Amino acid sequence: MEYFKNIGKIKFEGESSNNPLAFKYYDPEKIVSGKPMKEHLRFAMSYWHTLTGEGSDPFGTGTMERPWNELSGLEKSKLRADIGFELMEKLGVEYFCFHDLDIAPEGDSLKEKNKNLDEMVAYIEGLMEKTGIKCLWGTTNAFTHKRFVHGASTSPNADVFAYAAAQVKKAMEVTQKLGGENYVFWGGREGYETLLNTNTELELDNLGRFLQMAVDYKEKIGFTGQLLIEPKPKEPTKHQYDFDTSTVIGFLRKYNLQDHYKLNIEANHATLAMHTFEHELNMARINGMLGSIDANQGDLLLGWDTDQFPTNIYDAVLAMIEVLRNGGIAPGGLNFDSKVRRGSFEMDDLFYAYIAGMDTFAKGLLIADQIVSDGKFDKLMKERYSSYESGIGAKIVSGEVGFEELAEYAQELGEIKNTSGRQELLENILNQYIYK
Ligand code: XUL
Ligand code: CO
Repeated sequence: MEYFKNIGKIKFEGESSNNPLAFKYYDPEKIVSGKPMKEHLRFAMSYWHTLTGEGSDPFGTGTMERPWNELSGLEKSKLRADIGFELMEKLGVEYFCFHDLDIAPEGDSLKEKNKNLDEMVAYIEGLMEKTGIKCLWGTTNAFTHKRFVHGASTSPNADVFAYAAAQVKKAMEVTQKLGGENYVFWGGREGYETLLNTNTELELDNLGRFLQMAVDYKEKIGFTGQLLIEPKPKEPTKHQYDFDTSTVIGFLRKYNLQDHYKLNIEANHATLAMHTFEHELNMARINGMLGSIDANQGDLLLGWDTDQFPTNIYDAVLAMIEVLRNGGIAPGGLNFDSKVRRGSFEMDDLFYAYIAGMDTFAKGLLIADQIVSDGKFDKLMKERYSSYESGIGAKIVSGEVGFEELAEYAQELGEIKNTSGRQELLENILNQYIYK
């Protein structure tokens, strides 16, 4: 059954096109820096925002006009899957990401939930086979149900820890069955509201234990996907343990997990942590831990996780510079952890949203590729740090000198001469690349 009868496969028509249902920049097979554009971007649909989100907010109920609204149970899940795969196929989105709860109804017990999951996994496998669409990553939802009120692996209640473990076990098995290339841990409610009732030491140790158990189980079942942690500083809890990239890297090193996990960086989580998107990507990259991306954007005037489709070309360019410098993002990808606004409640709005996001990152990739291959910024950066290439700088880098030698050296220095950082020049150059 075809649902979007009036919308065919979205085609690349180029910059001069005015067709809102066409790509202006996303040309999947176009070779950029030695490989097809689609391989740089590895776009993924987020199952939750696209298919399960209802458009509710703290002041109002759902608004989304969805053909499955009147259905329930597995029937609802199957229609969602059918239409989701049609949407991806028509958009040329080749991957999807999901929580266990997105694809199958919860049921009244863990047993029933797992049974529902098995049925839906078989159903989705059929759709994957038919369309060639693949699974970028899976995860579990250990935050919506009230049992997770105080967290999952950081709950003060050991039964909740066990329940969360059962969920991750099953979700990892399901992700493996679907050929998922990664498995994500976003903290959910792993954080706290007040130190008056929170033993942060035990909670963090438990989080470390939980993530080690995940590594052990992954090895046991031979799941070859990459494990990812998705940092977020706040929301739903006031203080999330996975605050930002640097916090997570410090945590992983403390619990000796650094070789088993990489990071899934989300743009809106970066801005909630008062960082830029590119800062978080950069921190992950320089530590060899850039795993995947949740591509979205926030609204800086609002200050909560608005999860909007990305349209900001500056952010996309700066992000894609990091991806190119990382040598690519695979086996990760660019998952649109993005939702249409509550007021954009018609099904067709999903097309406009994805087209905008995909075109923004495609154009971002093209500009970033120019910047990286021209090497102008690299050259200026190299010059800026040239004092470390010879003389005392080279000795600092090679570890030949300590405080005593440096103090001796410094005594002989006259007035130290610095050079301009040329920020405005660089911003001008960046604009030239973007405006071209
Ligand atoms: C929440 C968030 C999640 C994760 C997956 O802010 O980003 O949707 O991406 O659990
Ligand atoms: Co996310």
